[in-house]
Amino acid sequence: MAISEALEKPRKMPRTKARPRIRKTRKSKVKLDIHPASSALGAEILGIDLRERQSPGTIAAMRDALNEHSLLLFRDQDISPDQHVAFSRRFGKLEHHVLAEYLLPDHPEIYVLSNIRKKGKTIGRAGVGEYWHSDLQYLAKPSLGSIMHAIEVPEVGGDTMFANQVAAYDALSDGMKELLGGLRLVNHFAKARHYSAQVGYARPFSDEELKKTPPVVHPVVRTHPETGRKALYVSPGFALYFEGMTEAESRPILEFIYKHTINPRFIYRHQWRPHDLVFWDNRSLMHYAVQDYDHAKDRRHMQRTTISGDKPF
Ligand SMILES: O=C(O)CCC(=O)C(=O)O
Repeated sequence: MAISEALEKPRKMPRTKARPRIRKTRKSKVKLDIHPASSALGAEILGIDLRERQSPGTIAAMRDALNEHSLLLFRDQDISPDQHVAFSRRFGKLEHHVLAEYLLPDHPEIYVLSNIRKKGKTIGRAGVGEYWHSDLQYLAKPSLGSIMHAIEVPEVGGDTMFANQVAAYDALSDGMKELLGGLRLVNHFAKARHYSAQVGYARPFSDEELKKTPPVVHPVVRTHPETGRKALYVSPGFALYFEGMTEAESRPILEFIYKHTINPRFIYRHQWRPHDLVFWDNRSLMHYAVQDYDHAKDRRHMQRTTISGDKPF
């Protein structure tokens, strides 16, 4: 469906029942060497070699740390695609991205973001993600988290920004929390095309890809299934309008949310180094890939796994 068609009138979306279930797990006894990365979010974990299989206790401690900090950084992890996939699988089932041409041959769990050219085309998807979003929010069951391995990065530029949406929710007035708590948002993958086209690298999505990603409705305020904390769940990259409202009625509220959610107080900006591995929680963060480097000169090559998640409630 064309975006313009989707924007015309408020359509009733089919409701499927979400299972509001918070899975509070027992805290792991394993102590990690954790160093907060900013006051907004994120923590660096020292003393871990991800080429090795981690014990169940260490994985549980990483899960606890992710729930607390929303983003984990592991430096100097020169891991293979097999090791990347094996580590990611410890946190859940892995997605195969809908844009199949960007999946690593023999490793369909790895989505390649790269501006490196071979035989006249880039070996991954280039110049994308320059809009605030939470991964796979355009699916009925969006992602729990993403794990990105930086293989080559520009000397300067190509950072990724992350915004803490639990903090953004907490900073709202009670009146606004009540208003937004009652709203549901229609999300569509096709909207992101608009941003990608601005960057000039992305090709249009095919009919087949769009067929796999029809508009979906999610609550504007979602509850984290492990911590029980509430977060705003509105990605400008995918948001169309509120269920039961017109686009014109939705716009002023959306504009308020877009501005509020990216207050600098909520943001951590990650400057990548080669072989950084960053694990972020898509249930509590949005991110934005800054395209401020020269795609003709500065090589940037990243590989990402995406962990499947639950239906938001
Ligand atoms: O390239 C990056 O830093 C992030 C790209 C992005 O937006 C994504 O993987 O969802």
